[in-house]
Amino acid sequence: MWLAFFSSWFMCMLAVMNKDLAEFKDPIGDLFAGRKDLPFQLADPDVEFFEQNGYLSGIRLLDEEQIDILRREIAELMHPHYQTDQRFYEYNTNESPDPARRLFHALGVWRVSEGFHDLVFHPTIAAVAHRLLGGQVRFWHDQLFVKPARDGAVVAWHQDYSYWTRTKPIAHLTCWIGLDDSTIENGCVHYVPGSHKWNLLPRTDLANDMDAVLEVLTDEQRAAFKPVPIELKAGEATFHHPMMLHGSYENRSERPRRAAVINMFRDGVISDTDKPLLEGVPAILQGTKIEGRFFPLIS
Ligand SMILES: O=C(O)CCC(=O)C(=O)O
Repeated sequence: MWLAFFSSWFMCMLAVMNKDLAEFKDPIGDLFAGRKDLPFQLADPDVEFFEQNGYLSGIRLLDEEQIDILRREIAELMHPHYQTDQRFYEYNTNESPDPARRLFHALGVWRVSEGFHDLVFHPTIAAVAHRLLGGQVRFWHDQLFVKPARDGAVVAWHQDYSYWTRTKPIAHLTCWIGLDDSTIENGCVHYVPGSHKWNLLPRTDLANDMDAVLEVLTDEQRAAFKPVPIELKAGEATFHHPMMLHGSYENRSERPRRAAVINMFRDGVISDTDKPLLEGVPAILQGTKIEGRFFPLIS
C-alpha cells in the first residue's frame, strides 16, 4: 500500500514539476510587481540615445532578493535532467564546440521556472519596450547565458535579427539582464554603436570564432567597428536593437557571469514561414500575425 501511495504521490509531483507555465498569460506571483501608481518612464534623451546608438544601458530592474531567487532557479535549471525537457525551445549545456570553454545557453526557461516566467512580465521591461518600439509589445522568447568562472566561451559578434528572419518586419527588441556584476574581465556584452543601421550580416556559429563575421564587413563598416564594453551591476539591464552588432569575450575571472535575456517584438509582427517559429510550438502560417499563449502581450 505504501508503495502505491508513494508512486502516485511521485507521479503527482512530477506532473506539477513539469507544468507548462506558458499556460499563465500573467505573472504567477508578485516577485516583480511594480508600483502601478508610479510606472517607469524613459526620458526623451534616452530614446534619442537609443535611436542614434542602437542601445540603452544601466536600467535597474532587480533588487538583491530577486537576483538571489533567479540565481537559485538557474542552478536548478542547469541540472542535466532538463536536457530532454520538451518545454525548452533549445537547451545547450555547452554551446561551444570546445569542451574546455563552456557556454550554457537555453531558450524557453519561462515555461519551466516561476521566477523566469514572471520576469517576462516585469513592468519596467514592458514600459521601456513600449516606448522604444512605439506600441504594444509581445514576448518572443527568453534566453539564459551562463559563462562559468575562468573557462567561459565567447559569444561571437552577431545581430539578433539574423536568427529571427522567419518573423517580419524588423520591430524587435532585446533586454539583457545581468545576474552578476558584468565586467570586461568576466565577459560582459560589447556593442558596436551605430551598427543597428547596417545591413543584415550573415550568421556564424554563436560560441565559436568571435570575429568570424568581421570578414564580411565593408571598409566603411570596418572603420566604424569600435566596440564598447557594457559593464553593469547585477540586476541592471541593457536594451539593444535587433540589428545591433554585439558579442562578448570569455570569462577570465574567478566568478560566473550569468544573464537572462528577454526578446520581444511590437504587436503585429507576422510569421514568415509555415514551420514552427520555435521548437515544439504550433506553427503560425506565413503571413499571419504572431499571437497566442506562447507570445503573450506584455505591454
Ligand atoms: O550574454 C551574452 O554574452 C550574449 C547575449 C546576446 O547575444 C544577446 O542578448 O543577444
